[in-house]
Amino acid sequence: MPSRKGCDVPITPTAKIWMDGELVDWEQATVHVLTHSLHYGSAVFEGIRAYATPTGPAVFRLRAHIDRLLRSAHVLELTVPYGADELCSAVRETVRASGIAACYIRPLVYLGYGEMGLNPLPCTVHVAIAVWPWGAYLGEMEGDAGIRLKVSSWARHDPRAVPSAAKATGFYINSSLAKVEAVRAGYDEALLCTTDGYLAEGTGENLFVVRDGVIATPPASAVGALEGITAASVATLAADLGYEVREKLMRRADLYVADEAFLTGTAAEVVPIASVDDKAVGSGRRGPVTAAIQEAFFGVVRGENDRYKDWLDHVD
Ligand code: PPE
Repeated sequence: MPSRKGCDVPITPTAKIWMDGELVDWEQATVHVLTHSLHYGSAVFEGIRAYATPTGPAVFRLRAHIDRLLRSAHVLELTVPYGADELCSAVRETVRASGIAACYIRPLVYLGYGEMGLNPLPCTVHVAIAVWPWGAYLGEMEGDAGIRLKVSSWARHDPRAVPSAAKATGFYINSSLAKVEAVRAGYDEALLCTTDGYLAEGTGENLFVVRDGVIATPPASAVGALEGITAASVATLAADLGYEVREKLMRRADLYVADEAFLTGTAAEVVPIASVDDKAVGSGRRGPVTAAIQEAFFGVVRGENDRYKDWLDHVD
């Protein structure tokens, strides 16, 4: 069986999960089987990481993630009973309670038990925040190795069918279908294209393509990709390093002839792409631009770059 990297490691429980304002024991953080969001995918969520820094655990771009969570909720008309400041404090509190130096953070806004049917408006809105240690999402990469990517036979869901700017749980069936197809065929990750055949994004990552020293990424709203916070951070760091970064509609063949390509995401971080559809990207190893961006990114999240200390929210 091909490995299901990222999914083949069971969750390691931590002490507490924040649920509607209370820290509850991990095992007690349960919902009723008739919870609305379980049936209709009517929840919105975030993925955030906290990193170990010399001055203690720090959450990377916490406010940006909470703002996106609230925007997702707004798009789906979920009335979140907490404000951004309260949610940021709740995240810090949950990380603190876990006592771990680095973790993945999963805030979830969901519709609860009590109403059924496709109209979500009468439902009660709940918030949960869980944290757990999550290692290299696409597998540990040795040296200059990169992932094997497959262009999916599934199209990225059309932004006219769902508001793809919202990070809604139900939308992820699209990503899961592509992921299963790719891992069953022996690849690490899938890349979804729009129904018109433009490169959109990975199942949980944004895409960057490097050619002749210029870094290109698909325009998120046009291709129905999520506006990645890691992608925005990486674009800023790449510009600092002197690279030109531009948004560009690209086709499958643009990946085949790229010098380098990489994926970005909170869970995935910055990951080099070694090949696409079994064709080597550039040298088939991590290239110099990707390496420079990885170094800059990991320097920032580990608190080694004062210029971006505003991107880190210390929990203590
Ligand atoms: N596109 C998609 C579809 C996506 O889910 C993510 C994050 C991104 C791009 C990158 O966005 P950002 O994290 O803001 O840089 N995917 C989250 C869920 C992964 C999962 O397996 O669950 C994540 O990385 O937390």
